[in-house]
Amino acid sequence: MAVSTIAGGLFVTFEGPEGAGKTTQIEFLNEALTHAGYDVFKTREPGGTELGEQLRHLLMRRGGAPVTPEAELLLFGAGRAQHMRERILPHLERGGVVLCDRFLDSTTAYQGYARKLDLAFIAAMHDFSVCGRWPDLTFLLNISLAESRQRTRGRDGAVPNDRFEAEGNDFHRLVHAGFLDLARRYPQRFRVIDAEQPVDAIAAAIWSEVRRALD
Ligand code: T5A
Repeated sequence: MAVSTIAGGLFVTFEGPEGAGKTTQIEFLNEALTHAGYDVFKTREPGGTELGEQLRHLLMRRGGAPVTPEAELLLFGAGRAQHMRERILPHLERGGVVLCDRFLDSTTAYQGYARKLDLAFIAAMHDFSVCGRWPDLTFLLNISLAESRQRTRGRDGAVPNDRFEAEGNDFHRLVHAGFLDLARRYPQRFRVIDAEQPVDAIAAAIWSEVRRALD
């Protein structure tokens, strides 16, 4: 089958609390798009490049050297600047689709709203790190804190898997409220999906939005 290309590419990001189903839904969408003949680059943050995966280890591990909120913010920004230039922009320029598991809105929600770092500085950092090429479409998979905790606890046992999962409920409430605020502020880019529905219903809702964006 001939590969379908899109002028300027299509850049789709998935955001939401831990355990919202981002990875699960990216797999479904990747399969549907690939079947439809699109060239898909599926990636994640932190990560996506060799440098990004090394930063992921530093940022997420528990029990390592303490990381200040300011250093944490800049490390997420550094990983994104590399990811964008090395992998994402070239794929979009070739007319492909990029599916990214977390992106700059996670920085705004976690480091901005929850760690309370300056939102104007973070917005300027985003423009710099992504060369002004923001996502076209962002799915916010919306689940309650109780459901998020239940899904991650079910997976990892009682021990939190990483530094962010180990944060308390107040932190995660601020993250959730931050995501919802972002969706309100950028309605053209965001689609808020009830992520407590069955997996198939969520996948169908996402596919229908992506088809509309492709048309
Ligand atoms: N971070 C990240 C920042 O602080 N700043 C940043 O700038 C960035 C980019 C990354 C951490 O880094 C922080 C945020 C994060 O804390 P991560 O592992 O990449 O961590 O992200 P998580 O959200 O923690 O990834 P998870 O794998 O936990 O969550 P997903 O991908 O949202 O969920 P998924 O698909 O793995 O599903 C989780 C479980 O739920 C089930 C699945 O089967 C699985 O068991 N599930 C459902 N169950 C019922 N109904 C559904 N509809 C379900 N969908 C999935």
